[in-house]
Amino acid sequence: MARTRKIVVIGAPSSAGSYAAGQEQAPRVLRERGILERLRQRGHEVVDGGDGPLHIWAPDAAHPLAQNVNQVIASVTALDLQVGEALDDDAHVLVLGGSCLVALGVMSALTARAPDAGLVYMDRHSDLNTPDTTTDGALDWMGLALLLDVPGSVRELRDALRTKPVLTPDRVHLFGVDPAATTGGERRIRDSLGLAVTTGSQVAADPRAAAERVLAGFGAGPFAIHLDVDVLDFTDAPLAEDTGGRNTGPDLAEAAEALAVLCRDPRFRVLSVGELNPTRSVGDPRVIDRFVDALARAL
Ligand SMILES: [Mn+2]
Repeated sequence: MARTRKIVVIGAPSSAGSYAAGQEQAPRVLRERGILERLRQRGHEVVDGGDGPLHIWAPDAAHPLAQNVNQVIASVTALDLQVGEALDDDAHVLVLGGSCLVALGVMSALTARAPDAGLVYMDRHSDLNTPDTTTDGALDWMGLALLLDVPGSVRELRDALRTKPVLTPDRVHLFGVDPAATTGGERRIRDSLGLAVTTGSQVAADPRAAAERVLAGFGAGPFAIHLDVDVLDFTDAPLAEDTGGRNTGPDLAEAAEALAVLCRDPRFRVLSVGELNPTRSVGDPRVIDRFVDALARAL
């Protein structure tokens, strides 16, 4: 065992910002499938930080283009406090979402303590949307726009974060993006901000080199990794709410190799997981075990 860490595990069982119910079950399922025990077996001191508020997605007629924004704010601010406590305790943190909006709570807490903190956004999507670039109203894929304070972002959610902007473009790396899954508005925002991008094909081709390029581009500050499981090839690892990533992107072994390189870096502090819908793997239950094992090995 190369190194052991104190790791606080926090659940964020909310699908309020998602497209449908399901992701709120992920923290419970990952705990049941032994994530804490697996980390302890690897020698880490593991503390169960408990869960934030439980929210199950339902349509929100009052906020058609920012569905369930008030529940999302409650979830994000609770996570911000929980992650902050763990960071103040010098722990590493594993956040079990939930939706990709967990990255907001994580980065609000981390940058409040380290203004130069960075984020590796490991996702098939860029999550740079605003209510002006999409009509579906899911806050889920607007998270990075909120962190970067992109014009048009939902003000009340942005204002719930501790700093403004939480992130500057030079401290973000989009990792695992599928260019075909990027909206026109996202492409415009991404290019105008000059965000660093590694595509899913590049991660799959050489996971280690791709991760090392991310690390070389970051400064001295700490960083978090957000992992949306939709970055994975769904035909290898059917975990994600979004079933569209079929036969493209890194498989679980390739993504795990990149993740391990990133997590080994001394600047790494927080890993958050989002968009895992446990109903997707009912026909292939072993994939959750493979995923839990990959997380434990990376950390
Ligand atoms: Mn995604």
